[in-house]
Amino acid sequence: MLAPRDTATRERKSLDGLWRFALDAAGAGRDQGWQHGLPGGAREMPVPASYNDVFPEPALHDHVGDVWYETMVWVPARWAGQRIVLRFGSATHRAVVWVNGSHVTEHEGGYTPFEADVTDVVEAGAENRITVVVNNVLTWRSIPPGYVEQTPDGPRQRYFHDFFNYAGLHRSVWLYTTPRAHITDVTVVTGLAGATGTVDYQVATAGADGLQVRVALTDADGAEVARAAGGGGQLAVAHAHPWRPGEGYLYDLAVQLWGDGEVPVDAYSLAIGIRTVEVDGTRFLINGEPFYFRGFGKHEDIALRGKGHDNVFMVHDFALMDWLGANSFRTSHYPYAEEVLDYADRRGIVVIDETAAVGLNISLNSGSFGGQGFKTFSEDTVNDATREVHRQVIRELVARDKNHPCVVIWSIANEPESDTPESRAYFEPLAAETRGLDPSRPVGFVNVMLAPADKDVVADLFDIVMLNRYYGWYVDTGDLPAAERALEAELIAWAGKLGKPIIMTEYGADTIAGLHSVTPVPWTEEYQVELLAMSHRVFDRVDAVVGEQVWNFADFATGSGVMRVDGNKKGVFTRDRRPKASAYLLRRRWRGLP
Ligand code: GCB
Repeated sequence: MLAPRDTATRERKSLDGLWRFALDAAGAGRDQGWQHGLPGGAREMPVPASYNDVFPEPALHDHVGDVWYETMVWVPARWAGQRIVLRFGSATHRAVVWVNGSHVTEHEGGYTPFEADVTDVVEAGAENRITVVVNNVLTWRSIPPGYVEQTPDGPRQRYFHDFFNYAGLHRSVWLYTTPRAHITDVTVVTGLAGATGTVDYQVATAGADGLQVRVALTDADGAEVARAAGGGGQLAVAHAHPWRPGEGYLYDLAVQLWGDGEVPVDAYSLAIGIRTVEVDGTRFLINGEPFYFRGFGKHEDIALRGKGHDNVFMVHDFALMDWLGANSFRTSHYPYAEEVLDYADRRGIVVIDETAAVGLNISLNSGSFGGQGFKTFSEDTVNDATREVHRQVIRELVARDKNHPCVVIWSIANEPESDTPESRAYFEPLAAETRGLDPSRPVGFVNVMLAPADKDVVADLFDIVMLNRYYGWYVDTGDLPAAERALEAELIAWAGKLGKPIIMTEYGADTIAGLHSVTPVPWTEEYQVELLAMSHRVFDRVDAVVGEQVWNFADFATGSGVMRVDGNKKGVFTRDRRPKASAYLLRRRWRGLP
């Protein structure tokens, strides 16, 4: 799926700003015709942002169900005759959209874009109404899953993941044009053979019978290095300048549709990086060279905005990662805003790209749910229908992110149940589906501590082992020597079992900034430092370990619980990005400082 761009033949109009907004706890808005105009009491809500924390109201913070957004937009008169598309970067977790009261699209899944051709329902040269109902309910048929409990005080959303269920319009909304005959998709796969780079490309079009596709590749100085005609083929680039970690060198692939005229009928431009990714035994290779992941599991999470995309925090977070010497992060636990991947491409930061399949594991919540006898996989819980939704989120992730050089691994789930025959049956087709969609990148899932090497029955379906482990925190709490022995034994077992590269995708300790102790006691800054240092000693002793991503980059909001003090405090930075002592440990290790 192409991101909207301004080009010689296309124009965008941002719809970000203040929209009218109304809660619809009873789900009555449709019957009352809100798609034709929100009721008088509607207030204003910023887009993009989560709506939960913007007003100091429990009813909004803990809302379960529908909310409505509405905006009025002038469509320029010069857009008449063009194809006009309305595009949402995301709507969490599902949405229905009307334009001037006409239903134009709906979408399931809170973290991928969707769009509607609204040419026939908008009026150019006039003001048009755009209305969206966004629903935040998690069920056994949503990714991530959850369920709603009816209580005397109203519905309560329950879920199995450890971050707050923020909702709303989290990403930019655009209205954009394309010509009637237009480019609908571009796919590139790059290769390197010695000094020569290759770019295999495929262009999909609509309404373009009799038109010719032309592509031209220019380097970062604007010099053309290759060109071709036709909807698919291979470009060869002599003396290619590879995209590599730490150096986000990008070429520009100009894709055009030509008729008989002097100018192209449609034009689109894609930034691409020439690089290869490969698993070789226990090594992870980028451009044929061993790569070691240093970085974080992150969240899209900041005060007030919740999961709303924010360029200030994006640029600042990358600057902090650079300051530490981090070279990578995982989009735990859902696809991040497209702006983040574009920026990672340009900054040369390596990304493990994850779906929103988090919490497919009831045992992790046995304290709260065990009594109710839930099983993760069953007719009434995660079932075949859930898997079809999961399949769709994988398709949408790959469709959106396939051309990003920064993306080197698809992570199709975080900590699912993976020690039962049901889990294998569930994941086998999904692993195959992901490989089929993109044979050019390794595929993995993130394994949970409850399914170590002698219990897991799923990891062999994947190219790489990704482990979340909390030795010294959830087990061996406060006993780092015991934690060190247990962590090393487990990593050796994994290396021996599969002979695949291992990335530590999570390790860490909750830490209250400013809490100190001369002996390393859990929750103190000193303990976080000691736990990370212990983990690093172990990683350095196990050859198959090819990466370390600390949990988490920054403190983040969660649901309420006795294990969480105003959220999850495993950040190396506080939620407002102040460093804890561990930041200096990481900086020394990752930057090789004394
Ligand atoms: C995990 C999860 C992550 C949690 C983390 C924790 O294993 O993947 O979402 O936040 O543990 O802090 O417990």
